[in-house]
Amino acid sequence: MNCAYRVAYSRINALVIVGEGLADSHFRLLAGLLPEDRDDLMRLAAMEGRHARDFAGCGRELGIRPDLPLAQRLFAPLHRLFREAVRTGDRLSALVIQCLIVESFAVAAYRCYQPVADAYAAPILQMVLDDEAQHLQYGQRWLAVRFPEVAAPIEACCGRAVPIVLAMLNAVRADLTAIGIDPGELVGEFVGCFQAAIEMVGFEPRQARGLVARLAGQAVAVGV
Ligand code: PL3
Ligand code: FE2
Ligand code: FE2
Repeated sequence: MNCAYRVAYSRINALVIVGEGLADSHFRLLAGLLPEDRDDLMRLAAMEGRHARDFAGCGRELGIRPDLPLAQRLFAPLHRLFREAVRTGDRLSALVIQCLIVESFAVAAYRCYQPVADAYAAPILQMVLDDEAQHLQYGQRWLAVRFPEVAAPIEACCGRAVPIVLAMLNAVRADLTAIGIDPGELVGEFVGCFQAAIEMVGFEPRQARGLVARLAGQAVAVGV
């Protein structure tokens, strides 16, 4: 394993560990906002804690130390947006950010990593992908029973959060390439997964495509 690979892996591995750790804390905060679903949400939080530990193990297995401060910096804007939603009691935005956006990001990333994963990481990825599908489903169900009243606030929240995710991906483009992931393919996978998620919530395929195209367009316009 060459040095460029190790540096890139230490950044991507950190992003995954920090993302999973934040997902753990986000589901705990959601449990506070949605006491009727508290047990389910605490169970999802525990799954995320497990993911963080398992991915930390993947880095250790390769003898690589994750660059956690960088990952914390990259996740800060999204985490701030989530905390703001919690602070104002905005359950819808908190759910959209974690269950639709962050989880689509995770599914896209793990799917793209699967073909290049080492033998230690491969079974972990498969198990984690199955769990992330449940996290997406939880958010989709909550929002679907409240559709169409939730359509406009979902669009507003996505307008703020999706460009942040695309900017994060852009910030690690070179590292993704170095570990064998095509950044363009990852963006495509994210868009596909996110679009499918909002269709499950109740948006027409044409509306979903339009929303995603608008957000991706904005991201291009600001140089993401
Ligand atoms: C939700 O369960 C967790 C959220 C984690 C998001 C991780 C995003 C990682 C971005 C790019 C990493 C690609 C490679 C993955 C390698 C294991
Ligand atoms: Fe996870
Ligand atoms: Fe998750």
